[in-house]
Amino acid sequence: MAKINLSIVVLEVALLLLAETWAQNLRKRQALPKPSKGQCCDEVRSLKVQVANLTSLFEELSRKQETDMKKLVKQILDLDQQSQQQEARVTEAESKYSEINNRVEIMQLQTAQSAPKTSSEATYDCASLYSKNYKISGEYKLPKDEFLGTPELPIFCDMETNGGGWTVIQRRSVGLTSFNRDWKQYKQGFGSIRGDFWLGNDNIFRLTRQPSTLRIDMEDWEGEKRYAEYGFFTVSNELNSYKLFLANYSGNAGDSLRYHNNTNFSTMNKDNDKCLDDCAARRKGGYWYNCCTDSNLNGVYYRYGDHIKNQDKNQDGITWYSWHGPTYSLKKVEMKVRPVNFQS
Ligand SMILES: *[C@@H]1O[C@H](CO)[C@@H](O)[C@H](O)[C@H]1NC(C)=O
Ligand SMILES: *[C@@H]1O[C@H](CO)[C@@H](O)[C@H](O)[C@H]1NC(C)=O
Ligand SMILES: *[C@@H]1O[C@H](CO)[C@@H](O)[C@H](O)[C@H]1NC(C)=O
Ligand SMILES: *[C@@H]1O[C@H](CO)[C@@H](O)[C@H](O)[C@H]1NC(C)=O
Ligand SMILES: [Ca+2]
Repeated sequence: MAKINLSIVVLEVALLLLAETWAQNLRKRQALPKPSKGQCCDEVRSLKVQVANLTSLFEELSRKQETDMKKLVKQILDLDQQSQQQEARVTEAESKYSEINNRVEIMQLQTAQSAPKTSSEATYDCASLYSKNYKISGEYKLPKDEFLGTPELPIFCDMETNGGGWTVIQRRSVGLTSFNRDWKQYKQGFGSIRGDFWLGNDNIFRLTRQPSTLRIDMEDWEGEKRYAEYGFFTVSNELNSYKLFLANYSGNAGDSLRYHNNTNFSTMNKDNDKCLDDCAARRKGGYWYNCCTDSNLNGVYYRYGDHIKNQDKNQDGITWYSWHGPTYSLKKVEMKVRPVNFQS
């Protein structure tokens, strides 16, 4: 490219010089008393040829430059297309995987719903489903309960981890669903039950009215898995800002929710934290912020490569400080609850 540019400059200079010579010749000729007709026109003709030759050379060069440019653009486009194709392949694999999952899960749903139910054995959570012998992990649907005033609710049951019976209340694993949502959305819940979701603060409040255990399963980008369990976990109702209460930590990820104990829930449009800062806005998610975090399971989902890049920025990833510190964003997180007295 540089070479071509240089040639063009040289060419332009040559053209300028030529034009100058031509102009000088013309001036000289005007100064002359009476130029012969033949001499004048021969000169002009030869100059014309030279200009024409240079012009054609110039055109050829710009054609070549254009071709080079086109080649380069094409290469960039090809690269872009390759990465798009790769992304498309990942998406396709993901959707195929969830399709297979769906088929299994829809069957489970149907079984659960066709099972006879009386009000005395109403299904309230995954633990009660488990005790009714539904022992496959997947999506189930809790029927609406007019007595409790609860609507029909799709839930995801983890029937395997540490004895099963877990109702999943949060998941981060795909990364396409934003968790930077307002109070109302956190109240009602959002996302897709087989992908990333928040079950909803009202639902979490209802589920944890019975003494409950919280378990948090985490996975990092190196494939290592750790967990944190709280033998006691409950959140208050909306009037009390879904205040968090937990006790009796066990696990191997470290106790990074303790700092959030006894704090109210905050979202982008409701700053209930214990800080001058607006933690929910800074950390880009709804959570029980103190000032601000020792963990942030509803933070921004960063993909591999970006998961440690946010170091100098807001530390707004999906973090669990006592395992990976404030700047490492985890690959996968699941929060789940079950009654304290659950027995598998
Ligand atoms: C112009 O090009 C013609 C044919 O390509 C060549 O014969 C001629 O010498 C060139 N003239 C100049 C002034 O470059
Ligand atoms: C924590 O565990 C201890 C020992 O098992 C138990 O006595 C206590 O009640 C638990 N605390 C809560 C809040 O459940
Ligand atoms: C939490 O919210 C309640 C009301 O919802 C309020 O009375 C209390 O002061 C709040 N606590 C903090 C630490 O902000
Ligand atoms: C949370 O605070 C309560 C007091 O309100 C305390 O009893 C409990 O042990 C605390 N939990 C943790 C994990 O420190
Ligand atoms: Ca604040």
